[in-house]
This record gives sequence, structure tokens and C-alpha cells, in this order.
Amino acid sequence: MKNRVKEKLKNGEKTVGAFVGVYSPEMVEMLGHAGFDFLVIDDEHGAFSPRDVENMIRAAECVDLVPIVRVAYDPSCIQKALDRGAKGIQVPMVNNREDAEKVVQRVKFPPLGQRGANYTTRPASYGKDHGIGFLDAADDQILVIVHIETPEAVANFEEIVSVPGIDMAFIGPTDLSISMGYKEEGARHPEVQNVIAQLRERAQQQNIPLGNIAANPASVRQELENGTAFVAVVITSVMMSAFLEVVEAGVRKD
Ligand code: 3PY
Repeated sequence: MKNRVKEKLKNGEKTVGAFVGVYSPEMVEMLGHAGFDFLVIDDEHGAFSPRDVENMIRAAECVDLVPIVRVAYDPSCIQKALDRGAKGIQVPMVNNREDAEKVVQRVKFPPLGQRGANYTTRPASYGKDHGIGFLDAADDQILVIVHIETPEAVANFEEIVSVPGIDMAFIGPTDLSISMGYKEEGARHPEVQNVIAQLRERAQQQNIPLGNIAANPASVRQELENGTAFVAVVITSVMMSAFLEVVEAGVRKD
């Protein structure tokens, strides 16, 4: 079980993936053929059943995309996503060291954590990969990502990212701006931008890769230039702009 994205991040390389909240294994295959590195299945907000999540993961595996699941704000969802075959877990609203420790506990098998083992699941090849090899590979290869998206998480950034087992901090600019009181201006607000710029410096000091969303190709480029190691483009935004462009092209101007 190799995790290409985790390896790239360890080597200081940048990665670009897709944040997807709609069910479509076909679209996942398209993303893989297009050359994305990873897929984040948004099971915090998207309308996915556990079976849908599994089929999206399956499609990602067919095209060599690393499947990551953004679970709901509930560590008990982590086990299900991992047993479907997720190679990464992204957890929203992690605000302090204790929250971060709970996440790691759910991802790692004993003695590192408390994940329940079962060798009949997909990631254990339904019983073929039995035993210590599977457990150690999962502990080693699964990417553990926590969202930094509240003023409390910003204040506790260093203690969160220093929890052993946390591989990356992911900025949630929408929740961050709303929780900072900027519902209207959103992440464009200069104070939010300032906090994000400081997080970049703090992440560098802590030697922890940073992730962020991007709404379009220009913001993907900008994020990469800013040093973001894991850029997740929001596929619904990309699709909506493409649809609006087509409609715009079809509107009679005279
Ligand atoms: C946010 O922007 O708040 C996120 O969680 C990314 O979707």
C-alpha cells in the first residue's frame, strides 16, 4: 500500500487534487486521466452514502488518484472511511491538541492508536493481506490531515501540528472567515488574508505541509506560488464557471 501523495509531500513536492462533493465515479476517472494527484471526497457536506464513498474510492484507484475522505466532524466516521479504502483522512474543525490526538487515535492501529482491525475489509484485500504487514503499512501510509478553520485552531496551531501522526494542516478559508466574523467579505477580507499569511510562515517554522482549496486555475497557480503543498480545487466551482461561460457564450448580445 503506497501513498504517492504522502511520498511527494515528504520529498517537499507539491500536489494538486480535486475536492468533490457530488457522486460520479465517471468524473473521478476523468480527473485521474487528466493527471490530478488526489481526490478529496467531501463526506462532510456531500450527499454520499457509504457505498457511494466506496465506489468513488474504487474509481480513484482505477486511475491512480489517491483517494482521501473529508469526514464529518466526528472521529467515529474515520473508521468507516478507512475501511472503505481511503488513503487519507481530512478532519474539519480540529481546534486543539486534544482534538488532533483523537484524530490520530482513530486512524492508527494499536499501539499507536485505537483503530479497530478487521482483515476482511477492502484495504486488507478482503482477507488476503492478513496481519502485521497490513497494519504497519496502513499506519505508515495513510495521510492524516486536520483543518485549521477557527480562531481557536489558529491560536493553537503549533500544538495541533506537533501531535505525532498529523501529516498536514489544511486551511478552511470559508469556515475561517465566517468564524472570524466576516460572513460577507469571506476569505478576501484583509484580516483573514493576514491570518492565512501568518499560518504559512508558522507552518514553515513547524516544517508541516499546508493545504488549501482553490476555486479556479488562477488560484491553483497562486496557491502553488505561495508554497501550498496540497492544493484542492473545488470541482463544483470549476464546473459552475464552465457552465456559466457556455451560457454566456450562448446569450444574444445584439
Ligand atoms: C472551508 O473553506 O471552510 C473548507 O472547509 C474547505 O472546503
